[in-house]
Amino acid sequence: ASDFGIYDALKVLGIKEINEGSSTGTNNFSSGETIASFSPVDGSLIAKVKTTTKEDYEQVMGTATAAFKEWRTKPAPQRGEIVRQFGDKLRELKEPLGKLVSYEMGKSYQEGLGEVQEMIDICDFAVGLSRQLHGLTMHSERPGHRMYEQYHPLGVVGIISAFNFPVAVWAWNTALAWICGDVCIWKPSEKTPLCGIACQHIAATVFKENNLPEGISCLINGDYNVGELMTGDARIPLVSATGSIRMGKIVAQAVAARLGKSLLELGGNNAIIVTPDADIKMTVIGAVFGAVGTAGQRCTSTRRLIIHESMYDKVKNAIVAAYNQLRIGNPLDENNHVGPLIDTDAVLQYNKALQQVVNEGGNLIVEGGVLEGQGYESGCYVRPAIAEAENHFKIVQHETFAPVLYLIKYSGDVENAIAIQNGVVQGLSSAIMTNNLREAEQFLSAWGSDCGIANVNIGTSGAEIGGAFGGEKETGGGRESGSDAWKVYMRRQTNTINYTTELPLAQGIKFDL
Ligand code: UN1
Repeated sequence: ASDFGIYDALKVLGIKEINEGSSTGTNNFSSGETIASFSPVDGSLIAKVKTTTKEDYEQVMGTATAAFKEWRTKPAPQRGEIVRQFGDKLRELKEPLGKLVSYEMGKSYQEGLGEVQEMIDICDFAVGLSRQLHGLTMHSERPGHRMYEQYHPLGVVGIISAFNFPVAVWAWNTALAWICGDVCIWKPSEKTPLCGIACQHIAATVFKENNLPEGISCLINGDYNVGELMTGDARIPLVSATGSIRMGKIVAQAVAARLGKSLLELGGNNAIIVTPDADIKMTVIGAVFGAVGTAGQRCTSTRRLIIHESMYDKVKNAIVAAYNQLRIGNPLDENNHVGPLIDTDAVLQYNKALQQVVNEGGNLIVEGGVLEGQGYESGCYVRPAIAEAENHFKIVQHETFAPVLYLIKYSGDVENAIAIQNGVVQGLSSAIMTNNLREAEQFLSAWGSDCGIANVNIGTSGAEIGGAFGGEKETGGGRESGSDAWKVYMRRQTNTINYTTELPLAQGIKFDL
């Protein structure tokens, strides 16, 4: 069988049998126990990584702090130039890195490439932004006074990312943080540590070529215990965390306890509303890609289809027919649509969800199941499933990180569909399929979707980097990536300058000496 060039890719990216943590050999601190990275694609051991101990962490923090002192003095456009070079390196390495993402995480090679493209896009965005870190000027109420605001670098930013987007989410954070003058310490998911090592190598090369300290980018490895070193550390003014709601609550409380800032991008329970005016063909493409893309392991994956009763059977039949066409298998083989889940524990959660939806009175119309036999040796391949369900079911309220799609019927006006769509604790992504302007605008109005992302005639997943990415309610409220998300990576300072020989007080207060 073909190895799809994965071994060459690993070599190019500097992935060895045992990778020692923080990377180039010049800045290598990890000395703890090793964790093994197994590929869900074929179950084989890819490499081992040493974890970061508390002592290692102190050393990492030392280099990060020292690097920050140097980096913050560089003009922002010069920092942008470094990010430009980093983006160029990613262009060169797009194929091997996309392959590693696909092999270590299990998403299709096309999606692996897409993820690296998101990294390149955010670098381009950050380069432009490096000349646009604008503050406002205000008119002072006092004569001969000037008032304005400026944005300064924040310091050492902690990044905790999830396995499902093992490289792009780091890049959204780090590319912005870097141009803002911050340095970053990244803890990638312990399920995809090699993606972290590969990215660290690429960043380190760019810093080295520019005689800059590698500490501008730092990597720590391990599970939540290692993450806790950052959440409790007052030397880290901002912790950006992407992952489960459960993890986010722990991170938020630890960071808030020391009055630090956190940027949270947590679970979704994303729905597409299909109204009587929906284009069926577009609905099927959007819904199927949304539900089975990345094997249902995007935070933006489509979990619920809320379909008008007049369209219900038509949409259901079209989607079931599309599911019958799906090819499940090695994600590096471009003939396949759906790859494996991240690990066998995820398969367990998938099985539990299917069991629970039936227990709660749901009806499995595409049964799903775990695949066995040749090509499925890792035990991580499952068939995407569809259940008819009701929104109040506990399992429907819960985000299962697997390809399980719930069909929910609504009747009457679009308001009823919006109420169902909003009737969950999560608030990340949402979509409506309609050619009816009134329905579309109601969905986007103040009494419409309560999510951070609301799309018309587009599915719930696959957002572009130019917009702010994140959501409300238990999704955590943070915004990463585009728009003005950069502001959270800087500290704002208001400056008032008096160029007279008097000292008038604000609010007209008299204080004569
Ligand atoms: C995630 O799943 O954490 O919008 C990020 C999307 C991708 C990013 C998903 N651009 O689906």
